[in-house]
Order: sequence, then C-alpha cells, then structure tokens
Amino acid sequence: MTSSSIQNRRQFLKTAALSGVIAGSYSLPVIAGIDKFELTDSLPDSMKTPGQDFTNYGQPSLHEQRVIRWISANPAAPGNGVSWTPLHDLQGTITPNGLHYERHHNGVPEIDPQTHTLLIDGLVEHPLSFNIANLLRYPMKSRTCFIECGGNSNSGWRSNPIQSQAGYAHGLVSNAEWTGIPLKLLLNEAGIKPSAKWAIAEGADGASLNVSIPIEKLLDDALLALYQNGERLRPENGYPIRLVLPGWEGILNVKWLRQLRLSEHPAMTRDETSQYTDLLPDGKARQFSFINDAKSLITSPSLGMQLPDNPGIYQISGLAWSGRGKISRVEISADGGETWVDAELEGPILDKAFTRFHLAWQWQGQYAILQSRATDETGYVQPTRDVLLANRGKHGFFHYNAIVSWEITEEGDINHVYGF
Ligand SMILES: Nc1nc2c(c(=O)[nH]1)N[C@H]1C(S)=C(S)[C@@H](COP(=O)(O)O)O[C@H]1N2
Ligand SMILES: [Mo]
Repeated sequence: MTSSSIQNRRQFLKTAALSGVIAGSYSLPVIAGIDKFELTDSLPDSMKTPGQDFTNYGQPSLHEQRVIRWISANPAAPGNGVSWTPLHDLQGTITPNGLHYERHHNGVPEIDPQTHTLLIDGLVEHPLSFNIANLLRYPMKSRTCFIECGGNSNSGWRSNPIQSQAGYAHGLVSNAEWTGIPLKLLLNEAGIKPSAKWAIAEGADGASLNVSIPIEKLLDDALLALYQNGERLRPENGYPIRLVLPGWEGILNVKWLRQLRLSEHPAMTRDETSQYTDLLPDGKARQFSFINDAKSLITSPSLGMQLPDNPGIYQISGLAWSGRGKISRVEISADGGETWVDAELEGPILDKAFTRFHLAWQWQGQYAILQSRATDETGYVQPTRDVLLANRGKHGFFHYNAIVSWEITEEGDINHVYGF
C-alpha cells in the first residue's frame, strides 16, 4: 500500500456523498429485492408427491453444498495444515460440528474409545489412569466458548492485503458448546503436590504434540471435553477427549489427550518454542502468549459478496470475541475509521464466546470502508493495523488481531484493504 493510494482513498471518502451514514439498528429495508409477484393458486411440485425417506444422520441441504471448510495443507505432508471455518456463510454464534476449523500437526488419528486412556502423573500424590467409561461417570458441565488458533489471521502481517473471503482468512476460530468434566475434579482426586506449577499435556496423535500449561488455568475453568454441541466430539476435534481452555490459544487445547504430567517447570517443547511465539521489534521473542486478545470481524457484507445495485438499507453483521471475558462493545465505521457508531450486540453475551453484532446501514452507492472494532469487559480495545505493527513489529506471524477493513466500491464490489 503506497501512501498516495491511502491519500486518494481518504479524499474519496471525504467527498463521497453520504459516506458513513448509518441508520438505526431496527431499520427495515424499504424494498428487499422483490419488485413484483404474481398471485397464483397452483401448488409447488413439492406438495404433489411424498418427500424423501428418513435418514439416520442428517446432512445439509443439497443447495448448501458450497458451504465448506477450505483446506490448506502441506502437499508433502497433507496431515499438517488447517481447514478454515466459512464464517462468511454462517449466522448466529454456534459453529456446526462439520464446519469447526481444524488444525492438525500430523493428521487425525483413529482412536478406539475402548482402549484409549488418560494418565495424570508427575507431581501428584496418586498417579491416576482413566478410561473413557470411567470418565463418562463423572459429573459434567457444559460451556460455550470459542477456540482460536494462534496463527489465525496471520496473512495480516503480509505487506499486501490478501483477497480471501472472511472465513478463509480469519476462520481458524470456531465457537461450540463443549460438555465434559471440570479438570480440577480429576486433579484434586490425584492430589496436586505443592511444587507442581505446570502440567505437560500430550495428545495421542502422530505429532506427539505436547505443551506446558500453568496449573492455575487447569484449576480455573479448564474442561476435559467429551461432547461438542451435544454429540460426542468429532474425530478431527479430538475424539474421544480433548482439553478445552476457554479463551486460551488453540495449541493449548490438546486433542486426543492421553497424558497430563505435573511438573515444576514448563517443558520448553518444540511446539511452544519453535512455533506460536512472537518476534518483537527489539529482536526478543515473546513466549507463552496464552490469551487470545479481543477481535472482531464483519462477516456480511464481506469480500466475495456483492451489494446489489439498488441502494437502500443493508444489514451489517459480524462476530466479536475475547479471551479475557465478555465483549462489552462493538463499533462500526463506514468511513475508514473517521467516525464510529455502536453496533447492537445480540444476547446473551457469554464469557470468552462469540458475540454476534448487527447494524443497519444506509448505502446509497457511495464509496465506503467498513470496519468493526471490539472492546472487551477489561477495557481492552482492538487495535488498528498500524498500532499492532508499531507494537509488535513487521515480522510477526502469530496472534494478529487488528481491525479488518472492507472497501465497498461505488459498483458494490468488496475488497480487502489495509485501514489507515
Ligand atoms: N494432539 C493435538 N492437539 C492439538 C493439535 C494437534 O495437532 N494435535 N493442534 C492444536 C492447534 S495448533 C489448534 S489451533 C487446535 C485446533 O483445534 P481444532 O482442530 O479442534 O479446531 O488444536 C490444538 N490441539
Ligand atoms: Mo493453532
């Protein structure tokens, strides 16, 4: 992005008629695309024959087959990569299980729940081994929260804005209702020795992924999840058991969990030193960036969509989330950040979970730059890209949470641009 093109855009926004005009939240479209309809008494074909038979496990409509996770994996090692949640095609706040994003370091293991075990050992009074049948007898709790990969949105570090759909650039985050056993029940049963400060968690996959987690988080709100949106976990999301650490970055939510070894110090494993660390401007690397900072994203309208050529009222809608607690505010700008208006937050607003926001917008065919900015209950405000780069340098790779800007052209096309 050259400074002169930014200058041109600024000029354009200033002179564009009605830029930034935002109507009240409850405004309705004057004409929602239906110009005229014919009154008819003929029945639709679907009413003339019996419908399809029952199915044992339901699938999305045949007309929705394009709503998919988009896979980007290493061709030389196809089990190492990601698949992205199509956030731009979804509404509400719960991610359907078949569309929960995936991040595997070495593929999805096939695990038999009859033989899988979880070992809790190390600095405990009584090392314990559980099988799944034992675990299913414990009291369970449900909670809704997001899980976000530390690498989500990392294309934002590139010098040019990538032209990918919202979910295919920011969809390494999903939100589900997880049901399982509060981990503190099992840790207390094992008896934590006073010297234990960390637990090294290991998954039963071919990546033998292991990470170090502070004991306080495990005793706070960590869940040993067995269910995901009401059904048993999907294989790709950790079947038969995974750790869920609400608000803490994806890598710590160890899937296919087989061991928790309590220790005095972190293990400094490959997965927490070579990756998921942040190189700062002073040349030092920040490690253990556990918490996902507040973030928001307009999912509609967004890149890949087109505003129809009849001007009028359009609904802006998107998602906000924070690893520190509840979302307290989301503001929208239609003029690239010059002026802001509060969006309506759809309740109930849950702790460390997706919050859907809405705002009606009057688009009269003018050039605009749409942005959303989240604030969480701790007062943390989502930064602009300039501020993020000033604090974190230009060579980051993980933990990118800057404001996202969608450019709306006078033709109603939508592009990704970097904000001012
Ligand atoms: N055992 C194991 N756990 C794992 C991973 C893995 O490859 N193996 N990937 C981690 C990373 S980096 C992320 S972002 C999340 C992804 O969880 P999901 O695939 O259910 O979305 O799982 C974490 N847990
Ligand atoms: Mo991740």
